[in-house]
Amino acid sequence: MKHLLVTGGAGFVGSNFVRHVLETTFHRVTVLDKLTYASSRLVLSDLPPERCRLVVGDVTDAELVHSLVADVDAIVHFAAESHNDNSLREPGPFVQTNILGTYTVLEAARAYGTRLHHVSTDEVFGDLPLGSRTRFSEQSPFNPSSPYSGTKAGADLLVRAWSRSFGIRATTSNSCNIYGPFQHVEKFIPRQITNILRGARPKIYGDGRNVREWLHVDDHSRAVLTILERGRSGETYLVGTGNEHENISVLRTILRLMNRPEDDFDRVRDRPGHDARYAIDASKLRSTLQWTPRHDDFEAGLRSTIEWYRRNEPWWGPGKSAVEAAYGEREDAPADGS
Ligand code: NAD
Ligand code: TDX
Repeated sequence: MKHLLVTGGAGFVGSNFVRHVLETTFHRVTVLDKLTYASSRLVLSDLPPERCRLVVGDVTDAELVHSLVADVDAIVHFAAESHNDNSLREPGPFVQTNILGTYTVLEAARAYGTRLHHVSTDEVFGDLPLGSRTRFSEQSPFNPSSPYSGTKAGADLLVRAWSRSFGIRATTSNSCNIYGPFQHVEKFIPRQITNILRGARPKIYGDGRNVREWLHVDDHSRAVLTILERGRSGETYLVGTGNEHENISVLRTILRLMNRPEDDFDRVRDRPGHDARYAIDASKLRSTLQWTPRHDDFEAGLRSTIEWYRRNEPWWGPGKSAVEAAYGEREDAPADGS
C-alpha cells in the first residue's frame, strides 16, 4: 500500500484519477488543491476519508508542498490553470501555477527523492496542418501557441532538466483532449451540452474546421496509473486514441444525440492563435506499457457524457451563467469573415 500526493485532485482530470486509484489499488491519497473556480469539493465528497484527504492550499507554497511530500511515496502533478481562452485574457495565473507550481513540486521531489509523474498536454507541440496525416511523437519539438501551452511547455522542460541534472525519478505524459463527467462548463464539449440543456444555441469558433483528438477521462486515468507504476524514469509518454474529429462534426453529433437540428448553432469570433489540429502517435505507450483505450467508441462516450450533464445540473448549474457572461464579452463581435 502506497501513499500518493495528487496535486489538482479536485479538478476534472485529477479527481477522476483519485477515484481510479481508490477503486483499483489499496493506496491512500492526499489531494493538494487550491479549489479555484475550476474545482469543487463535491467531486471528492463521497470518497472514504480514511483513504482520501483533501488539503486546501497552493502548489506554489513551498513550505506546504515540502511538508506533504515528506510523507508520501509518489507525487502525481495535475494542478494547473487549464483553459486556453482564460490564458489569452489573463496569462499571469498560468505562469504562476503552471511554471512556479511545477518548480515547487520538482524541488520537493528532489529534496525527498520522491517519484514524480507530471501530467501535461499535446498542446506543447503546437499544431499540425489541417488535412495532413502527421502526428506528434515523443520526439516532436516544442512549439506552443498560447500562454497556456507555453507555460505547460515550460513546466515539461523543467521536469526534463531536473530529471537529467538532479536525477529525480520523473515521468511525463502528454495527452490529447480529454472529455467526460465533471469537466468544467467552460470547455468545448460541456459548454455545448449545457447550452442546449439551458435552451441556448451552441457556439462554434470560426469555421469549426479545427481538429482535436478525443480521449475519455477514465482511459486517461488508466494511462497515468500505468505510467506511474511501470513507466521508465526520465521518459515521456504520449496518450491518445486516434479519435480525431473536426469541432463542427463533434458539435453536430451532440446536437443529433440531443434531438436538435444539426445546424442549430452560432458561429462566433475565432480564438486568437487557434491551433489547427492536434494528433497523437501513442504507439510507445501502447507497445511498451500495453495501455489501450477502452472507450474507443467516441459517440457512445458522448452519449454517456450528455446523460451525466442532464442528471447533474446541481453540479454545473451555479457556475454556468458567469462563464457565459465572460464568453459573451468576447463573442459579441461577429465571426471572422461574416
Ligand atoms: P481543471 O482546470 O479542471 O483542474 C485543475 C485543478 O488544479 C483544479 O482543481 C484547481 O483548483 C487546481 N489548481 C489550480 N491552480 C492551483 C494551485 N495554484 N495550487 C493548487 N491547485 C491548483 O483542469 P483539468 O482539465 O483537470 O487538467 C488537469 C491537468 O491535466 C492539467 O495539468 C492539464 O494541463 C492536463 N491536461 C488536461 C487535458 C484536458 O483536455 N482537460 C488534456 C491534456 C492535459
Ligand atoms: O465554445 C467553444 N467553441 C469552440 O469552437 C469552445 C469553448 C471551444 N471551441 C473550440 C476550440 C478548440 O478548437 O473547441 C476546441 C476545444 O476547445 P477547448 O475545450 O477549450 O480545448 P483546447 O483548447 O483544445 O484545450 C484542451 O485540450 C488540451 C484543454 O482545455 C487543455 O487543458 C488541454 O491541455
